[in-house]
Amino acid sequence: MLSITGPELRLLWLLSCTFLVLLCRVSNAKRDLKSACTTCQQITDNFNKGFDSTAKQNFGGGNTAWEERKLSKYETSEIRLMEIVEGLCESSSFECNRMVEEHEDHFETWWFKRKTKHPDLHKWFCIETIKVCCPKGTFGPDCNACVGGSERPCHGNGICDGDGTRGGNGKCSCNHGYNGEFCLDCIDGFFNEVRNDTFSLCTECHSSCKTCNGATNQDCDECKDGWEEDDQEACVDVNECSQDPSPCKEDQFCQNTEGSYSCKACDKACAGCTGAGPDKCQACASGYQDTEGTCTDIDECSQSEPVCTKENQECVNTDGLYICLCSSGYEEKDGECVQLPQPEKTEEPEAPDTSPHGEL
Ligand SMILES: [Ca+2]
Repeated sequence: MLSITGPELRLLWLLSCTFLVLLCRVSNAKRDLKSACTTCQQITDNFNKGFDSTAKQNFGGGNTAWEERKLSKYETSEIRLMEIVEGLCESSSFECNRMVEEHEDHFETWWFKRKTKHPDLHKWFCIETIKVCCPKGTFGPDCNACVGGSERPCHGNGICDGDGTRGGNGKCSCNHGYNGEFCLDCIDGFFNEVRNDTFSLCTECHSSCKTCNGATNQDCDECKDGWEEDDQEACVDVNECSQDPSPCKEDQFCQNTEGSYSCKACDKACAGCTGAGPDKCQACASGYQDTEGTCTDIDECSQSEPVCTKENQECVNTDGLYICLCSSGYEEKDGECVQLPQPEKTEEPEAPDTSPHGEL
């Protein structure tokens, strides 16, 4: 690579740019073919709407006998056509306005000469004249039949790529549950309730089956994970919670569900548990004691043997624990509770033994 000289590099650069531009053009062109048909469809839809909404109008002055004779009737007039054509596109839609401008003559031709013989404007204009669309069930430049045939593309179980446009490749994107080039096969978890060469109905298996040939849990070919075959060859839920060892951690309890299980945290008063709450403990966690089957906090501060033994220290009980704090008016210094400096004696200092709690 390092030996490539300036001119060679430039050539390489040009070649790769040309290639990229071509690649972009090809994929854009394919997309353009589909969107051109969508635009044309909108135009002809709007034409039909405009045709309906102008149906009750006339020239506005009331048709006198003279007008009737001299002018063609409003119904088939150039003025009515112009009114309809004006409403074909949103002003912001570049592609629509360009298409109408480019083919304005065709609208006149159809309006004055073809309308009676070819009343379907979409068919005459989009499909047969400017050739941006194809008849339903066909696709591509030559309007070939979609996979599965133009009558029921994808056998009614999917969408044909480019259906009704001059773009696309005619291949099927199958609806949920269906599979295969022709959308006649079923995906795993679905089975063919009806199936022949041209028709297929896929129905969802029972939730216990990975694959099946019918709708119940006895029709499974293979059970899904979390399910197992019983002696009647039906797929039934595995009770993971009865397994030894338990699939959950020591501080969790197990809950069995259909097709699965879950692990949930034990109450913090428990050391191991069989369910939620402090009454489902296997043993009590440290700091808790068994009170008639429920693990409750031990009040260390009210035990006969004091736990906070230093002078001027108070015991504060907390859930599962206790703390030793210096009494009001004292602070901790080098592990001892010493009296706070009292700069001004404006009040009688609170005696520590009358204060029920230390300041937290
Ligand atoms: Ca289970």
